[in-house]
Amino acid sequence: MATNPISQFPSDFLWGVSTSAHQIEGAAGEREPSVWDAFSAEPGRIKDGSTAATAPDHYHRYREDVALLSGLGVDAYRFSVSWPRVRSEGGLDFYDRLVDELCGAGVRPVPTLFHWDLPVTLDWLERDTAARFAEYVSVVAERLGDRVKKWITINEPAEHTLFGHALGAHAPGRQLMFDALPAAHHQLLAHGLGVQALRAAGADDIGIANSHGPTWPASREQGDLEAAGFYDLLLNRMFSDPVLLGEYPEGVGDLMPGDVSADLKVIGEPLDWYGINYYAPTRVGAPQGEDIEFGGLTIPAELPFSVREIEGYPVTDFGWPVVPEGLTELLTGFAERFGDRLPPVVITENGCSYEGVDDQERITYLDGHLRALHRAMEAGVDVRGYFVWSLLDNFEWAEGFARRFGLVHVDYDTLERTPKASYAWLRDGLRSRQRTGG
Ligand code: GBH
Repeated sequence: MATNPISQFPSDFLWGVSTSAHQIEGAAGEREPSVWDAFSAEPGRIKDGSTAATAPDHYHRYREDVALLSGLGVDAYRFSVSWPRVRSEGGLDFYDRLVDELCGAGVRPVPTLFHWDLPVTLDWLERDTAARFAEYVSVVAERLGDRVKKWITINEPAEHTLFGHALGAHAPGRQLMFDALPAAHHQLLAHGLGVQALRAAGADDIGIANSHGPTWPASREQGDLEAAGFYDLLLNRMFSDPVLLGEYPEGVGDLMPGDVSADLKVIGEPLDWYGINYYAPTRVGAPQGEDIEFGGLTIPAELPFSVREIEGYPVTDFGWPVVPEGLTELLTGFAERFGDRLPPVVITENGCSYEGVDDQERITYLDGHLRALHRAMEAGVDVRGYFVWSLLDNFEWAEGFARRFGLVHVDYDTLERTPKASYAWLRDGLRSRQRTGG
């Protein structure tokens, strides 16, 4: 294989891996429940009937996992702080220990303050949840802010709204369709109030992790173009525009609860960088008059669009197409659309699900996406970092443990960790970097 693409990146480029609390920590009995505990307990919600009660048990094995990070040679580790754990006796102590362990290993901690595990007593349909979030952020920032420099407010409010509140495939399992939109607005407001709380605690390196991908119209026909435009509005622009421009795309503001103009000032608080989670483009066409099974989801017939298969590309175990050039397209499109309103970008997630420890397909996936990322940078997009999803195999939400996104394999009987071929590939690539200053 040609030289590892990592060697082409600038020497100060930030390399990391990502995880999230609910997906890896386990120790569910040692904290308050979240909406995901409640959801997973309902029969039929999780495909393999599992829950994340133990998961990879990172809560008790974090030292071993930090050793895996330092063996990998990454600069940074993106994890999430569990809000229900922080509300529980001793919960914040865990993150204190984790951050100490990371700093001791020379790995920069990059916490995300919300990655879908809302305390079960709270609800994103309530505006007050945004204010509660900001209070919680202040508590975490005060405790960890002496060692944590880089912060992420929230993860993928688009997915949490669509899957959790509109379609009911994720916790909290609501099927509100378009009545789910206030949940999006309140998460965005929480993001803005969270930025303010972090600034008040002295933070100056703040981002968000929004999921984005190019929307490909199924054809050039009017109906398909309109449907694709609408999908793009709902999944991409409804979340990028308020954060980067302080406004909703035309028409969307009217669907939100009440007068949102004052909120948009908060939501549009300037960021130090913009985090993008990229997996694949989505091909979208006019509605087809029937429910569609897609990527583990049911897309109901009454939606004004339908999601179509992307042909001509390999797919992962999850059935997601592998389209590295979609990342170049996405990033150059962002730079064009937002111009100087786009701060430096960090890829906060990118990765794939494949079985096995000799995961050559994952190496191909990562190699291709890094080359695509580098092409976007050559085209002038200011990208400062890249995080692989994920360090460990973990609880993949409604799919349970059936999907494996890790660079490290987890045996769910013994909880033994085994680095995969992709772990060695990334480690060797990181070693090949030019070090500055000797
Ligand atoms: C992320 O969500 C989450 O932040 C993370 O917790 C999760 O484990 C990880 O990704 C992997 O799922 O069928 O080709 O159109 C990503 C959400 C939703 C991304 C669906 C890609 C469609 C792929 N994604 N999606 S495709």
